[in-house]
Amino acid sequence: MTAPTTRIVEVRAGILKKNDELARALRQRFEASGTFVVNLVSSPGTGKTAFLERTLRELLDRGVRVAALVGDLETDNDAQRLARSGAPARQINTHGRCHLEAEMIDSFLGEWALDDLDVLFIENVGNLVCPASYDLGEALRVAMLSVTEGEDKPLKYPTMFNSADVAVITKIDLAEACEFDHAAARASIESVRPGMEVVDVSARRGTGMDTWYALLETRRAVWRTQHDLDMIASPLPVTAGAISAP
Ligand SMILES: Nc1nc2c(ncn2[C@@H]2O[C@H](COP(=O)(O)OP(=O)(O)O)[C@@H](O)[C@H]2O)c(=O)[nH]1
Ligand SMILES: [Mg+2]
Repeated sequence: MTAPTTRIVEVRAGILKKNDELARALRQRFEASGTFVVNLVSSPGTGKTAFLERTLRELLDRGVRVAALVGDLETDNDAQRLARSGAPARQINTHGRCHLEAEMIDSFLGEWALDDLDVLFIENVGNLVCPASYDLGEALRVAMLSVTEGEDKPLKYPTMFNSADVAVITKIDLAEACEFDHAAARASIESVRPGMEVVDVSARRGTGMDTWYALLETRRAVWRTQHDLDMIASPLPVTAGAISAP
């Protein structure tokens, strides 16, 4: 007879395998439509929604076609906040599940015409553990950490940071008040994910947002070249146009 712990591990492995297969199919769809997909992961309250609301609004202003899916256990508060940017935004309620899964992304994309989307942002459920294990078919995973959370979070939750491509440190306007040790935070990130690119931002003031858009543009350009997409959709004009004042 199989020990109960073994059974749990087997069930989990099965779920993850199914998720990986669905994520692979989603990734192929995103590549076919030229949609660059960005998955934002962090603990609750890091500032994902504030950062995304500003990103959506400022990219729309520059003519980038963007949309967002956002996961929470309950309420559609975040989708309402994101929709204020003017971009299409849809809420996924996971009703107890601590992460988004590829199947949820697939069903909530619904009738959205991916061919008309340059960038799709996914705000994951606030959690520093589970979302790390679930591939959503994204091209870029962004792990976020706020200055109020503690510089050692990447050391305590290494999988979240070493499964991500880029780190964003948020609420940088509060750094001084929190006596945030910037060098220590960067060293924590560096030790779990050597060479990881890190951007400091304040969604409230607008600090660092240009650096974030430039990073997005560079990463998307590399992705397009890797997938031979240069012929099928227009480049992302993120460096053109005015940026709203902080
Ligand atoms: N001072 C400051 N507060 C922020 C910033 N970004 C978000 N917040 C606040 O942090 C709290 C959590 O933000 P939210 O976007 O809901 O975080 P989420 O749970 O990660 O989506 C809210 O009270 C925000 O107003 C920022 O850049 N600076
Ligand atoms: Mg949120």
